[in-house]
Amino acid sequence: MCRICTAHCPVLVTVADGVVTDVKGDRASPLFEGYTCPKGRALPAIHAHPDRLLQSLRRRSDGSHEPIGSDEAVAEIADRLADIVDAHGPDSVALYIGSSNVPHPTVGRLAGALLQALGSTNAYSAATIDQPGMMVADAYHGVWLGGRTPFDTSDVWLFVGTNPIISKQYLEENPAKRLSRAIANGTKVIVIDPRRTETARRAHIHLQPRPGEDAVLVAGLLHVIVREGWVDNQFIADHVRGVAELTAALAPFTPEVVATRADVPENMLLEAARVLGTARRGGAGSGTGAAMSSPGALVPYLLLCLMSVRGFWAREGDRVEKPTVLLPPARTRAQAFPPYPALTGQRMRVRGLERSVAGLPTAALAEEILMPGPGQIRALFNVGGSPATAWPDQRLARRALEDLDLFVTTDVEYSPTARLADYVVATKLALETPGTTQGTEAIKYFHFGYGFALPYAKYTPAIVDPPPGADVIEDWQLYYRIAQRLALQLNLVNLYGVPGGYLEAPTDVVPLDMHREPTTDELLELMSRGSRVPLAEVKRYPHGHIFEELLELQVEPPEPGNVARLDVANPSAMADLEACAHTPMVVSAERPMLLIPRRENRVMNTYGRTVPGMMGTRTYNPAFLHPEDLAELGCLPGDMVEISSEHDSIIGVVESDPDLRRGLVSMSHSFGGNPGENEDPIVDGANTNRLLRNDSTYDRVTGQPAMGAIAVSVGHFIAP
Ligand SMILES: Nc1nc2c(c(=O)[nH]1)N[C@H]1C(S)=C(S)[C@@H](COP(=O)(O)OP(=O)(O)OC[C@H]3O[C@@H](n4cnc5c(=O)[nH]c(N)nc54)[C@H](O)[C@@H]3O)O[C@H]1N2
Ligand SMILES: Nc1nc2c(c(=O)[nH]1)N[C@H]1C(S)=C(S)[C@@H](COP(=O)(O)OP(=O)(O)OC[C@H]3O[C@@H](n4cnc5c(=O)[nH]c(N)nc54)[C@H](O)[C@@H]3O)O[C@H]1N2
Ligand code: SF4
Ligand SMILES: [Mo]
Repeated sequence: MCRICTAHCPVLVTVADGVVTDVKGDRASPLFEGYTCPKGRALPAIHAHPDRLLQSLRRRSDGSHEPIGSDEAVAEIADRLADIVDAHGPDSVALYIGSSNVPHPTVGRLAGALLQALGSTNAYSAATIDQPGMMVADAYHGVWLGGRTPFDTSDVWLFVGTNPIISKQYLEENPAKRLSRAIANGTKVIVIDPRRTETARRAHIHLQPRPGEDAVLVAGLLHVIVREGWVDNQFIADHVRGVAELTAALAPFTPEVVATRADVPENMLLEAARVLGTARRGGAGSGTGAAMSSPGALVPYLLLCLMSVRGFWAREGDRVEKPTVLLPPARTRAQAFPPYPALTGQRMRVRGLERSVAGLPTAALAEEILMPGPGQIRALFNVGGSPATAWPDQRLARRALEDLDLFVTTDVEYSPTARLADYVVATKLALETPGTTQGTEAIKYFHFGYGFALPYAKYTPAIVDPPPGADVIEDWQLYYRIAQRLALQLNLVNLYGVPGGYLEAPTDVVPLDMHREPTTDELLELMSRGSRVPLAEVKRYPHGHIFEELLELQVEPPEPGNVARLDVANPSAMADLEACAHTPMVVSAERPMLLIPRRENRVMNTYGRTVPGMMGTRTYNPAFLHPEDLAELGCLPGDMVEISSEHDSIIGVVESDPDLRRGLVSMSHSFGGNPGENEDPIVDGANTNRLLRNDSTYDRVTGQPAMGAIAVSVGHFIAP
């Protein structure tokens, strides 16, 4: 499997003399129909990368790195860690889990187990700089234990600020084909996106609003739906509370007001509401576009409200959507699980923030590292993430990472993050390690847009060995071996913790043998204990398999006496909605443009930019502008511009994008190098995180700062 992203496309790999020479989609595999994207097809180039990290590195006092054996690195890291824990206590140790934990399903569990064994609670992840509002929205609203109806058989589906064809979020497998097929079968797709994306182009309705007005738009859709009586009264009577309060809160969001504020045609807004309001089965989901410009739970919460007033949830006797395969069986019942607290009570030291159901706010981690006093974080393990480029406020991130007493990362290249680390432990590429589809299945509990459409699973053995002479370990081995050296017992949990604890599935905790190091296969086996389909059964199908019998699973009747209700009038969300009625997105004459995010098909966030050929001939992230905006600025495609926020500026290379709304700069994140490094805008690109701040506009619950709809000015760059 390609495991660069959660799709885990099955591939056929040609190996000659131990070298990966070709990778193509596996047509014998069900579900994907041979699909791969350019990243997967670049796997041979990834393996042949001349700058692949084949040895671990230790930082010298002048900041440069020298090679170090992996055993020696582990020993030194463990000893320094022990000293830090002795001096400052276990909570001075933190870990940050980023998106390259996806190719290595074992690493998150082992790193988490080490943290737990040390006695620290400071686990951070990329989830709180992604779409954490979705988890908070579940807490506010409660969870329908019957699940959703499948995308492919829905009458309508609303996508807000997400572009599945590129990102695979919502449509993991062969997204363009799946989308086209659903549309051909009658699904009406509605897309809200300021750009006419690959997904929007296929939509029944595309609303192209001002960025940052998604909550207003969804409130407008709900306003019309409720006003027209397009609600499911029986479902509401049985399972929902708060409709009257919601209706009152929606009063200001008339179609006229909303159309003007979001700058979309009123008739299209009304048509979208009609399609959503009259469909029998439907779904709605938001993505990073919405989450970055409207941090917080409001957009995903209003979408849950829409699901509930329309009664779109799966009912008793419906087929279970996305049943677990390599995870323990979970009960699927036609009943509500009541709302639960969004905050956990674990306080941070900075800005009064707390751990929410989405985790500790990563956007406050740099401050936690830099703020002196008891509880200061002194050691950080980066688990497959890129703090140096992906965290908002890149300069602050750099200062924090350099302030640590111990900063350890694993990597497959000398990435911007690696360049700042005390130790860089060189690790294996995914094709050099066994893996399963379990991780992709599990993410659905945190973001329902992930997981396979059908009960599909696959196991893959390691396909190739690391190149001769390489001293690389598996990511998880770092954490296991540190624990071993520190004589700590690690315990493995067979299921990710699910926020709110609504999942009726058994978890079990297995102590690892700390004397004899397990193999990755043994770990995968342990992680699949109690799974609905045993891993051994999955292994019988080298091309992957759809376990058809699980398609028979039906949503069960509710437990007798269950009185739980879904809440469509959560007080915090209603207060946010009211505030939103009075705070239109405004631009100033000084910074008249809005910077918005987009994903690039050829890279995975930070990863892939340096692999020769992976991105083709363009290796930077263009600043896309509408052609008329370019003309007004007197710019031609390829010109360099200075893009300035209130906070900082970057040099971008402009490109024309007629699919964009006017007044916007659309740019991918996590390009460029570290601040202070010699960056070439036309080679490395520019990092939009340098323009952001963590502590000016941010969500009080998740700590996520505004990462989209950032007011910027754009001016011709004159080289000094
Ligand atoms: N401005 C702005 N910022 C954003 C976003 C945005 O839209 N705009 N998006 C946010 C989101 S949604 C996310 S998820 C985060 C993503 O950010 P992170 O999850 O923090 O990390 P990535 O950028 O994915 O970087 C992954 C790192 O892993 C390394 N790597 C690649 N393969 C392997 C491997 O097999 N093993 C190991 N050990 N390392 C490997 C790569 O070299 C790279 O350094 O960024 C967030 N930041
Ligand atoms: N190829 C590729 N795939 C990836 C990744 C990658 O880097 N590359 N990253 C992975 C990760 S970590 C994640 S979290 C997912 C994210 O998956 P998605 O959320 O689908 O991410 P994008 O493809 O960037 O789509 C976001 C869309 O939001 C739009 N947008 C921007 N601002 C606004 C706004 O204010 N309102 C609205 N309504 N729309 C807006 C953008 O134009 C863009 O089309 O993708 C994953 N898949
Ligand atoms: S990166 Fe591309 S080929 Fe690899 S799993 Fe994701 S979609 Fe599939
Ligand atoms: Mo993400």
